[in-house]
Amino acid sequence: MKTVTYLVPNISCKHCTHAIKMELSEIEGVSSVDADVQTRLVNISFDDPATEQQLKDLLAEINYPVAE
Ligand SMILES: [Cu+2]
Repeated sequence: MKTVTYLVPNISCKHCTHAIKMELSEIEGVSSVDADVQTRLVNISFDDPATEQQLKDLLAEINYPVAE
């Protein structure tokens, strides 16, 4: 099991964190997603076949790109 934390600057309210949780949870292999409105940090636990690239690509696709 891998856990990553990303800073997602576009998070501005509860709807953002909800959308991020819903979308990421649909990726096969993702077991938990936590997103915080205050810190704008997204915490994701995942296993194969999910990859970090896949998580980042999805976030970019739904307009919540990860900060470099
Ligand atoms: Cu929002």
